[in-house]
Amino acid sequence: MAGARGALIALEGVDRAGKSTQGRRLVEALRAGGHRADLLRFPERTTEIGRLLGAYLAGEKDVEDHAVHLLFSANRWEHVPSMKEKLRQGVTLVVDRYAFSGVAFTSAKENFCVDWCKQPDIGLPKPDLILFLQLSPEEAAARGDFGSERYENSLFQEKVLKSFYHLMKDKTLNWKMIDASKSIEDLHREIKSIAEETMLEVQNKPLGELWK
Ligand code: T5A
Ligand code: NA
Repeated sequence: MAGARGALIALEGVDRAGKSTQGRRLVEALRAGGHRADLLRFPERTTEIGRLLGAYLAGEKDVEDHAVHLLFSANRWEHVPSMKEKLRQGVTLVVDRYAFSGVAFTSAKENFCVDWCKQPDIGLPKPDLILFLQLSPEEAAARGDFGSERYENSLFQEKVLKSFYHLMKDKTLNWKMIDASKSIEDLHREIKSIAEETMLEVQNKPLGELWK
């Protein structure tokens, strides 16, 4: 339909919940169904800022905690012009992690409050839907590879989860809780159906601004 915009759909959740797997599957399925859809991941590690963040996460580089928080946010802002343009053209964007990961991870550190953490991301394109993939720490750890990157320890992950729950209290945002312990296929079907519903609902509504 001419003039219809794409939806902005964020995938959030604890580490290993299946965000990247589901993001890829969703975009493939939407395209197969004749929709225009693109996948984005944050951090987007291919830009200069993104390469720095990649080295930070791999433990190859240390960056001061406030500074790195601002860099994660800057890495989202540097993609905003192209995101807005695509949405306007009718492309649905699926984002694998967004500002909510940004706030949840930094505010889990000592001496960071949620309010400070939110500031740099205020005004980003507001997701029309945030799918939160829920998985117990035990199930997440059983999915392998856990513990190789910065932040991948269970105590820190518990704090991250608490921060996510705090952010979910914001009823101006459309959070949908998803039980990520299901099979990849069952999860995919559930996510695809919620995504398609949202795409229809928002196609003639203006894109919002996050936390404004
Ligand atoms: N970060 C990020 C910040 O501190 N600030 C920020 O602003 C942002 C954006 C980036 C790190 O950066 C931090 C948060 C993170 O610590 P990343 O690159 O997103 O992290 O992390 P990855 O390590 O790539 O991904 P995750 O650990 O989050 O995993 P996913 O994407 O949730 O899970 P996925 O799909 O890769 O699957 C993990 C494994 O489980 C299997 C998969 O095959 C895979 O082996 N799996 C399933 N197994 C059984 N049942 C299912 N339903 C399964 N789904 C997937
Ligand atoms: Na991922």
